[in-house]
Amino acid sequence: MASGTGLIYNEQMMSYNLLWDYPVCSIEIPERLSASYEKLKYYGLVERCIPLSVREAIEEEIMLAHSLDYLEAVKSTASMNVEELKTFSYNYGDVYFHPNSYHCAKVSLGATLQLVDAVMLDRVRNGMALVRPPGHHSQKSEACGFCVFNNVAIAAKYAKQAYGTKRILIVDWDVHHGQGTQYAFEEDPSVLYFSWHRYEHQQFWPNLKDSDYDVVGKGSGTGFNINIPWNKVGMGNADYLAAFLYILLPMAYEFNPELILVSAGFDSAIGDPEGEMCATPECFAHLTQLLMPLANGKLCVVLEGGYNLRSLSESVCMTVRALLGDPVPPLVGQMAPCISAIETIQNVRAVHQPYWNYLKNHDSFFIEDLSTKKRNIGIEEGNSESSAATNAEEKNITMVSKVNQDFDEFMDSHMKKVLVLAPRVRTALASCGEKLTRLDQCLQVEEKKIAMEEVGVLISGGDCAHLKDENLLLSLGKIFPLIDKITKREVRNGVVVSPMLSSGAFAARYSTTVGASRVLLLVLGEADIPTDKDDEKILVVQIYGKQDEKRQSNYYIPICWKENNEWDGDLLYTLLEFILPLAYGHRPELVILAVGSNIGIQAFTLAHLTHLLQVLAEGRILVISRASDLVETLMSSLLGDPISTMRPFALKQENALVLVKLRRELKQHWKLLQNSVN
Ligand code: SS9
Ligand code: ZN
Repeated sequence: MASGTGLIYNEQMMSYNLLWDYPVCSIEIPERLSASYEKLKYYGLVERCIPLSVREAIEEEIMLAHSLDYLEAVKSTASMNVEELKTFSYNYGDVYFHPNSYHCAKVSLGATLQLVDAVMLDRVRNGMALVRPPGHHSQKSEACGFCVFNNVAIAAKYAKQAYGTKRILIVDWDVHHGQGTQYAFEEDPSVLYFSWHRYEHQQFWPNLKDSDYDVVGKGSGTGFNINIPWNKVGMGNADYLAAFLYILLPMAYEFNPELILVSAGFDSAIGDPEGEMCATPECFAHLTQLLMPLANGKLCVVLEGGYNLRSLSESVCMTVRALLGDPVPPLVGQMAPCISAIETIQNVRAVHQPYWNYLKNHDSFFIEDLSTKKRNIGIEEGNSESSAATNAEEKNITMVSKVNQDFDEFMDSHMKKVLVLAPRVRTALASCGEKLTRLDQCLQVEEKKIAMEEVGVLISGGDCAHLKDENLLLSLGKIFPLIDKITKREVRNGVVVSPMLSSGAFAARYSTTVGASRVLLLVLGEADIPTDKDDEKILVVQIYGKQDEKRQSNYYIPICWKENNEWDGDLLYTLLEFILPLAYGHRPELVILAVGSNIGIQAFTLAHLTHLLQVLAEGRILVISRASDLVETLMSSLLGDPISTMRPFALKQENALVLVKLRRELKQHWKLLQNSVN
């Protein structure tokens, strides 16, 4: 099992810079690398990574994505004077050359390939390469947008060739469209390319029709090119998350990649002069952690853009923390995507419906002209627009101007708020007799005796029938000490075997009395859950196969599935598109997962579930399992082990309909549930 996070940094790549006055290129400076690395050192992250060396890429590798003529042209820049460099640069769009550019571009590509090698050969589990020049705009015979050779596109072709990798996912979270990467794989179904980008209905650079949502790939590659055009600036954490939860992640699970490459531009983060977006650095920790259960953990993060040094470096650190398995800070801000983002998401889902199973059950239609498009073609906006649109717009504008006041001050106070300390011990286990392989890595917590009266005070309205049960008191005797340790931050998460699912409700109640402001209780299986259904501190989601139960509040949400044995796809899909949106809105400080026995869900699905749930509550999760044979798998996932990929993937139609109905009812209250404007 591969472990460790590789890190690539090398000062050679700082040896070129802009030699004449050329404002569009003035932001791409050598300090982008050193500032990121200094910040990594400052937080003690460098020493926790495995340093990987760089090399120059060879011509054969460059030619995996570029023409010989172009290679020769770039090569010739090494001996040019400034005038010649200028003339050469102006052949292309928004790019500059320096006598060292060719060398640096070879090192930048070589570094990327070194990372791919280290991950594919299991020398590290994942890693990040801090490189420049970036790559995603460069094309077969063209430099573009600061990019010379397309590092990530070549890395994908290299992995296919050197390792026979059959499916590669490229996630391009840079704020610009990586058109170079799109062109490289347009007709290739083995590479799924996902890019979100500032677009503003083609008003933003590189101003291509090719960047719109309806460009989905060609020939056998049709459906494998995913463009998410943002038509407004100010997109924030909720908008990015919505794109991941409603588009990328379900698609990625269905695609089942063997390797993930991230074109990691941080010009999509708050404070960047190019992007003008609002996502805060910790958002990138979430994006990273959400990708980590895929591809057996094989994740190569390669720097692209990012031009606000402070925002760039904090975001790089957040990404590396997530790669290392540190708990990710909760996201700030009200978790509500703006209307413009929802429009985009709806259109992307509609246009991709023919190609992806997970979209088959949705009645999707396109939404063409709400706020943004009208303005561009000169139609005045009336009052007809929903107030949500105005709110979102205001939200974004205030955030942007707040940033401009004093960015560093904003960042200082923000980072102070979000930086979390990881508990020293990751996983605890309530005393249990079994022999488990990873027991030595867990803390074993002793049970204690709990009296009936102690538990009685936890239930308001006094449904005390449960308390007569000896088993319940025994279970709580194991659960409460675990919760104590988690709330005191002595351990991050824990697992316990209990014959009673209803103990989850008592656990949730107990956590709120010992300090958790909000708890998410997710129950898989049938059980009577004795909680106050209107208690806004505890959000209960219960999934089971029974006839419909009437939902009584926004805080007790039963999901009733039709009797069936294979719920793996249904559960995973429901987690991504329904439970995580709810949970991000609730912002729990503890997650309690209660798992019944014989619930038609396989162990590895539960591993994915517990991994994904760790994006919440700083990774504080308590798993209560009825079946003791699941403990091994649950423990391994709580410890952060890579998870084997899961197939097959499907949400059964009748269960999809259950979610459609619930979404309609709940999306007013839980705003991140909105994925269409109707
Ligand atoms: C307009 C100039 C944009 C190109 C930006 C390339 C970014 C690469 N303000 N120029 S990640
Ligand atoms: Zn960019």
